[in-house]
Amino acid sequence: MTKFKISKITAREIIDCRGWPTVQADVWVDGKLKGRADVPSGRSTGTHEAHELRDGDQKRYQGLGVLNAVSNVNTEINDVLMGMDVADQRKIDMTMTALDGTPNKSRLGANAILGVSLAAARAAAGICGVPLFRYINAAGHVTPVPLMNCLNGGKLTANDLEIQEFIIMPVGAESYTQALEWTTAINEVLRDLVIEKYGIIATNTGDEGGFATPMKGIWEPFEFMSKAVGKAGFSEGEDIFYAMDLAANSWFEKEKNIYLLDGTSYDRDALIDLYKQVANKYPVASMEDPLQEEDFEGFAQITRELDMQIVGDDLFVTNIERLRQGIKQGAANAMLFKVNQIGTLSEAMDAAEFAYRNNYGVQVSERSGETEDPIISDLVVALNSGQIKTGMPIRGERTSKHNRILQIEEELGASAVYAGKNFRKPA
Ligand code: 2PG
Ligand code: MG
Repeated sequence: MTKFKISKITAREIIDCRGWPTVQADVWVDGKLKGRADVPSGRSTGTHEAHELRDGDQKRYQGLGVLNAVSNVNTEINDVLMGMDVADQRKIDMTMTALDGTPNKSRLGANAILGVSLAAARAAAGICGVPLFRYINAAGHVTPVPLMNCLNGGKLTANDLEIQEFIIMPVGAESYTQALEWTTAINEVLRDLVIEKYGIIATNTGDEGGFATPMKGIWEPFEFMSKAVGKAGFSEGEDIFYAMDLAANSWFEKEKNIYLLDGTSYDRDALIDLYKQVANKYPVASMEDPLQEEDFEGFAQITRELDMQIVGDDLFVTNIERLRQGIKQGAANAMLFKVNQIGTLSEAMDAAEFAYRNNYGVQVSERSGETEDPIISDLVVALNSGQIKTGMPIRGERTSKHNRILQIEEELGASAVYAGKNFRKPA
């Protein structure tokens, strides 16, 4: 017997932190609005991500409007899901996927489908009277290490730094609350150091809240981070680990098969060698997309040769089939988890589950285009993943995620376990 019947599904066009349109979906149950969710959007996207449906009508938002996706929710998706049990997440997700009928959700739009998928989960949790993380997993209790993206480059900023994200990880903190306090303290010192060398204009930030400075290459950002950590009174390798999202795709020259970094060309081996040198000097615990998105073999090599977490983002795109290929070859040892890369909550959870079963870690991630919706904070605790990448807490669409984890940590009370140094395999 259907208990909580979906009575209506609607959507609207809202804007994200870049001022670009995105989908917000509402799920109504028995005539009442019960769940709402916003869809995030990437800028440095992987080729194999599910399809984000944009209107292409240049008269509105330079073609980025999502009115067609909104209309697909209001018509076809509403019609097919009406009367279904809102708690039957998998059936909801699979029904939408089948209705779409394409391999990458290009007909209805992954943005249309994901909005409804997430809103349905929220609605069901609300009806059950539990927070979303508990609804998804009653055993969710690990608060993650935040990967704090403090120096930005690549496609997320208007500077010349090729590498997209330089990150500090407060692994030595005792709680998420303390982790936030530490990173904010370090970021303040970093800010002063940036001003000292490059002037105040260099403290403008990129899409994810990291400073968008004129720094170059790979070494200089590390020098700055290391100095900031020390000056703020923390010890690297103990309190703080480092990480990077290289987003190597965006500085890979396909025709020549080389990586162009700060004026120097690197082939794969030379680049891996450079990473080794950096890892020998600094406690780097995690590297995301160190090579271009089709190089499974190279990812396998780097995973063998470097003793750290290697995360596949553009490589795996939260897609179980690409993950399967990676696992077969030993490419990377962790998967970045971005719900909109695949387009439904169920499929994203399946990919995470598959990663865990194969001894791969899972890092939950923001997109560079976010709204205030903090849903990934509930997901990271539900997954007990131990790690979240969600930007510096100095922009509203990032603070919402941090603040939600603070609420969850408080709600969990004594049962909360901060992942800390066990972020790859939290207890
Ligand atoms: C990434 C992300 C998020 P985008 O590459 O990991 O940090 O950027 O959302 O633009 O893909
Ligand atoms: Mg990435």
